[in-house]
Amino acid sequence: PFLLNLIAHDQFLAGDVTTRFLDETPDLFRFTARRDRATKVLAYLAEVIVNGHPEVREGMKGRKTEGEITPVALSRSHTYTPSLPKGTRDTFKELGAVGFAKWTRSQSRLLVTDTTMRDAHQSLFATRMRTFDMLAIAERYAEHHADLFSLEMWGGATFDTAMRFLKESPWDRLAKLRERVPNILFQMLVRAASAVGYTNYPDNVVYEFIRLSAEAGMDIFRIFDANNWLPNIKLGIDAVLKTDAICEAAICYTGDILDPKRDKYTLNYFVNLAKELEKLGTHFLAIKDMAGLLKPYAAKRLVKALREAVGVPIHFHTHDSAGGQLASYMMAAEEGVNVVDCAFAPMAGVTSQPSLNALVEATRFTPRDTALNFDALQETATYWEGVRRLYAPFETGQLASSAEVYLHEMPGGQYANLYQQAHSLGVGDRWTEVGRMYAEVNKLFGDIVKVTPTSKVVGDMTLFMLANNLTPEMVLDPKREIAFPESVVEFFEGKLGQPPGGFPPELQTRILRGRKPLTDRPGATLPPADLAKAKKDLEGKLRRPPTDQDVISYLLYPKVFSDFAEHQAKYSDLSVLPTPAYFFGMTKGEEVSIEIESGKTLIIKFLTIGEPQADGRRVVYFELNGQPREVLVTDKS
Ligand code: BTN
Ligand code: 3PY
Ligand code: ZN
Repeated sequence: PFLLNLIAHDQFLAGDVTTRFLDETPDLFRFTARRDRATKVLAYLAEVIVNGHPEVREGMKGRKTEGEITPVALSRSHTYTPSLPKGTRDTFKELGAVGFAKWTRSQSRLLVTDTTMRDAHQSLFATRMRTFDMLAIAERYAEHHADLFSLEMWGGATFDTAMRFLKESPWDRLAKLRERVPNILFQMLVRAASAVGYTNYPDNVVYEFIRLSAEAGMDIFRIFDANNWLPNIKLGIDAVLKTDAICEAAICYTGDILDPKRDKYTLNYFVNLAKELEKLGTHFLAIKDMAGLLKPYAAKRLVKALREAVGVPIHFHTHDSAGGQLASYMMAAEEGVNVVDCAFAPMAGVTSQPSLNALVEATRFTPRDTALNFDALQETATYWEGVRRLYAPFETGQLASSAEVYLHEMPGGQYANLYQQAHSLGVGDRWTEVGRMYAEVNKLFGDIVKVTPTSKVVGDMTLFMLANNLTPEMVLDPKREIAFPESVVEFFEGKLGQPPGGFPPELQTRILRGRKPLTDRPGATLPPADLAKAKKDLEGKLRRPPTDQDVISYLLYPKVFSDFAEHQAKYSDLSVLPTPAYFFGMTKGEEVSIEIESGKTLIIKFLTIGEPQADGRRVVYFELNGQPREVLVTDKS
């Protein structure tokens, strides 16, 4: 292979070879690495062309043709712009977290977070947005949207989905976005003791994860606990306060404070919780309305009460599932809310956040005018419209908002994911029933706060009951033997902490079959993870020395991370592939240009596929930078 490289090397081909050529051309070795990467990328494309992407189900709407995709005129390689406008991150760097919180409260503008790169795609198409599509627009944000409050672009479900489905590194996404957007605050969602996972982890895993995230450039950590349980939230707050980053602890809103018949989640309940969070030292308070249940007049009451009860800035997050949530933002703005979460219009609405473009115009020429530029926002909206089309196969097909959310109370961020899960379990065609059953399960569980991971427990139980044709009565029937889903058992064991008001005792006893549940904070008894041992384990698995980021990814997701690392060793970093090629392969005669590193581009043309050979393998014919290349792939059909 070395000789082949030599023969193919431009300088060699040009006949410009001296005896010292090898010594003076370290490029030759980089060239080998590049050639190796090209081979891996071709192997991946050939695999997808022949067998399809495992995440793209049979019957999903076909790939989009190139004509339908909004072209991106921007280069993907990073070019340093010396004079970026001053943004919130610059202000934060000057003032520190406490000073920045004061600054926030001194602003009469309504400040706006853009969630397009995190919650919006989590809520609309199951968190499938790839780094590629974020990087293409990142520099435009730094240049034209420095007046946004923050970009939520990490955390929540993005962490595992990146590795699990997109085969790309979440850390790499953070680093590359950070490099291109140095002036706007980055924000992430952390599930307190569950970090970015679905179960509580040992304390040192949570501390280490937050430390590394801050080190990698994360500025604001929105910390919530799925039971609104203080001992767990405190852990998250403490971990953030150990860094220089901004802590934004959240109250998760559920129920309806205006409904006199619902007495569990009252105005007082939320106000008291907020006061506790302020006492624990949070710099900001978030109202996390994960399902979009905080209706306009309830928002007005809640924000007014919170504004009187706490001194920290208030950041309001909602989902537009029922369709009326822009009104809640307006009501909250009148009561002095400081920041609201929106997504660019083409990525907004329904289970996602309210439209950023609409919110900005709704405040124009009022005391809370966001002062964001109309034209700049419209242009970026056009880009996101093109991106959304690429992910049509991962959407639920829900065309309009629905007040049904007031019955099932399903978080927007869970919706598209549960929809995918329902399909893979064969109950996808009973989606309306899923919503109704979800509400039944919530009642059965004692009306809990439903947000990751408790919402996943409710979702698992819902699908389990539907798949096994179980009713709530059957679940409670002591004569019936039921093998409850693992996540349900863990929840009732107290492994996710304690829900407000405790567990319904009858169901808990039945599920635990007499075993004693935890009542303490799970992290208090979980043995600390052995970081050094994990690092050693990884040394054997990876073909490179593990970084601290690898170690924490592995501790959070042992199997997902290992599979991802193996996939990456086999096929290289696939985040450089354009999205249609990544999910759908290529069509005959199609050519893609792939920038594998800054300034290094592969031009790949897919020619054709040969007939299956006796051993089931087929030859896939490509042209790589004009040279013929063949890849053998086993046809699994
Ligand atoms: C209005 O629309 O003028 C009423 C709301 C104003 C809220 C202000 S903005 C500056 C100050 N800091 C806060 O947190 N609230 C008030
Ligand atoms: C998550 O934890 O992923 C959420 O989006 C919760 O709302
Ligand atoms: Zn959300």
